[in-house]
Amino acid sequence: MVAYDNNNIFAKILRGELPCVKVYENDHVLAFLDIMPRSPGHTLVIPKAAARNIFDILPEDYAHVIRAAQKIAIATKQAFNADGMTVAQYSETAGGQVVFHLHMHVMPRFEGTALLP
Ligand code: DGP
Repeated sequence: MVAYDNNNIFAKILRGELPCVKVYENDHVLAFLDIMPRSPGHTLVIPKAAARNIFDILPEDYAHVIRAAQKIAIATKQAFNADGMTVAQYSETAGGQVVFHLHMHVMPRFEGTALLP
């Protein structure tokens, strides 16, 4: 397993060293808008616990992320009048992960519209 790197961008956001547009926060997770949105309202949910991806996150921490992702999906669908939602989480470079602090993408979807690349 690859070690968690405390200097990743999302760890800096959690420590308040970098800004974000906050969508939701509780004791366990932070959610904020993606800086390169693939759809309007594209939000990222991250655990406050240090975890690189699905291979090292504790199940209880992952559960907090999933619970928050569902809340955000429901609220975002209404706020953006979306027709659907894509929820995704990438692990390791081969899995499409670029930032190595676990994050769940919550992406509102609209009939006839593809995700931006
Ligand atoms: P992934 O491929 O799953 O690791 O996606 C990383 C996402 O993080 C990508 O959609 C862009 C987003 N992102 C990268 N840097 C920043 C940042 O500094 N702030 C915010 N809000 N999002 C970022």
